[in-house]
Amino acid sequence: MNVRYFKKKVALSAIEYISKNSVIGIGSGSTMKYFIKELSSIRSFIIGAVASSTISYNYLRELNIPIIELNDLNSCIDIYIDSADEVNFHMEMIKGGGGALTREKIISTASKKFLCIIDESKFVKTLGVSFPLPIEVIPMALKFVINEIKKIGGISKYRNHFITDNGNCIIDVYNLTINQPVSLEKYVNNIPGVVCVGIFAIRKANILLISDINGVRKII
Ligand code: ABF
Repeated sequence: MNVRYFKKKVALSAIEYISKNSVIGIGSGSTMKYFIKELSSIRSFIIGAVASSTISYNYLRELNIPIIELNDLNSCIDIYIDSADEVNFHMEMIKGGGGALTREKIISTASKKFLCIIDESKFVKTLGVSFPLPIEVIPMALKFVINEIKKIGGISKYRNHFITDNGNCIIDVYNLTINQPVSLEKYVNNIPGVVCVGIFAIRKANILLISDINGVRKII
């Protein structure tokens, strides 16, 4: 059994959270790829899906799952489903390893519920210790943002050869122990030039599914 096995397992178990005639927010990444595949088997059951990245959008389209643009919706998305890079006991998360954090934050915030699906390796005591914090930055502000991050002890690494779906760049920040995710999320989001920080604490998950050798367990 490897990580892929656990990702698939938790992704398949998320299907039971989909209600008839609902609008689903769709995250990004390899766990979500398993979920999207499974969702295609019940595509006639849902109204449609809102994608958080070009990659997810293309995969939804390939599998003929109806796609809805956020701007065309008159109500909230019923449920947002996505994985994360790290999740703590309070269901606060680091996301953005795949670079789609800004749209993920928009769509998850526009959703009534956030169901987060992870394998056990991502469930941590403290955010930011093992996984660097991704931040989407407007290119001309890169140096300024890196310097501002340095003032709070963060060591930034520019993500080479990567442009987000919004035409921006990403820095991955090391050396942060995130003990107060909500205040750090607000602080970093307020640095001019930052488009979005990968801390999801203001919009944290409502339900967490964790897959390990004993099966899939739920935390609410
Ligand atoms: C997205 O996919 C991200 O926010 C997170 O970075 C990543 C997790 O990817 P995977 O499922 O491939 O581990 O949800």
